[in-house]
Amino acid sequence: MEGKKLVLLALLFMLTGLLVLTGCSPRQDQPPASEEVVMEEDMEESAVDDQLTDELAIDEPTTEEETMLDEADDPEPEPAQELEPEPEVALSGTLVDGVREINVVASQFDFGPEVITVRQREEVRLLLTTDDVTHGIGLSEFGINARIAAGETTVVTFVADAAGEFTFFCSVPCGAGHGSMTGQLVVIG
Ligand SMILES: [Cu+2]
Repeated sequence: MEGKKLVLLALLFMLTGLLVLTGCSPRQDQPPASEEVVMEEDMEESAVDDQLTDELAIDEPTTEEETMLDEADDPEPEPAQELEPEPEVALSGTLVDGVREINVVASQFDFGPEVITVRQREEVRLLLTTDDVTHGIGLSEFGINARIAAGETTVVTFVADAAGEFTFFCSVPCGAGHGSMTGQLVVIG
């Protein structure tokens, strides 16, 4: 009887041992499996986070662009305000090697442009032509009196050393309106 009991005990021991092994082993496997799931979830979450950060990263430049645009918008009015008092836009002709060169066309019975604007102390070069008959230009304050022959270009050069408004006139009789053929030289000081 004792031998059978021992065999039974041994069998029980083995069975319990097997049960413990078989019972525990899946339990041991499960936690890692659940951890893997958790890790996968974490990865998914991190992937979502990456997407979110990507979206944020995409959004960031637009905000930077907006700020840049805002910054670009702000300085614009300032130079515009600075340019307003500048008489540069009102000056006649173009600067050629530091000389203000202005084309003037004389015709019965006016000058074009009728108003010539220059800056004080500038050297001025008038390129004078006539649209019809021979005219002339007289500008007493600057000692100018030149003939503008038809078909030719008359060049008159002077330094606008005095500021103010001066009247120039046709100095060659050219017809009925000759006496009222005048223009204005404006020298900005
Ligand atoms: Cu005239």
